[in-house]
Amino acid sequence: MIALSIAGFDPSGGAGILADVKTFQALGVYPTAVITALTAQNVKQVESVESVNPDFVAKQIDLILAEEDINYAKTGMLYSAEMVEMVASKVKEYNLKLVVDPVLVAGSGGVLSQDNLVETLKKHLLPVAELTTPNIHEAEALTGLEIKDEDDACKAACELGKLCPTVVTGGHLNGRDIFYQSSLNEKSLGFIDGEILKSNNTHGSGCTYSAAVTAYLVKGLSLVESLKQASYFTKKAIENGSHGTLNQIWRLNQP
Ligand code: PXL
Repeated sequence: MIALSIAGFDPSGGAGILADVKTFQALGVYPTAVITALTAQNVKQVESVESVNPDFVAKQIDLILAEEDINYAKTGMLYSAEMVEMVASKVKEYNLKLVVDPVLVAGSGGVLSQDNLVETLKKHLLPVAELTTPNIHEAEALTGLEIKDEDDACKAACELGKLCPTVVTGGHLNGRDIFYQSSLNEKSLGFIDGEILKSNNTHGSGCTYSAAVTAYLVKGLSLVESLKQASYFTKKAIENGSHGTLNQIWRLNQP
């Protein structure tokens, strides 16, 4: 079992590609990873960003997929419209099943995307995705709706659900995730129970959650079951966290 993460590098080890790789590994999925951008940051602030040339990122993807039989990928920080369009074309070329974490801004407030990213994500990447996993801030940016409560989050999930199955994560509301899926003959809105944890060790929770969903999909779980398991996995990683970040290998530390 193998998965690919296409995401940015956070040297603090908490978010981005390191969070994805740790999560894949912890869940028994072999991690492969293509870096889209370097960041100079710690858990408190993003100082600066250096994007990798999209042509070079395309080469990295091509080389990995030439060797490995990979069906599932996830994206994190893509930073530029050019990167988004290139990744969307690779998803089509290789018929990848894709989970999109629509990373725009770090939890610390640092900007991880260029201005036109929202439009490009909606136009090119979400329509080729199996799932997107926005938090409420990302869902607000993607829909233009203000999200103050769960009803607002449901509206945003339904709006984004026109583009691809969507889970609006509840970490900034009451802890419940909202899942919306629409197909030709069925539209469904569901809730995945969760709780708000009083913890400072949350840097990288969005990355960890979306990587965990991807890993469970690779392992053959249904989409809804993958969302449930990923929510539990992320909760435990936060509970066992330290240094402001999650501990994805919490299971290794269990007696
Ligand atoms: O949490 C979103 C995120 C994604 N990718 C990178 C990040 C962060 C947050 O800091 O640094 C590289």
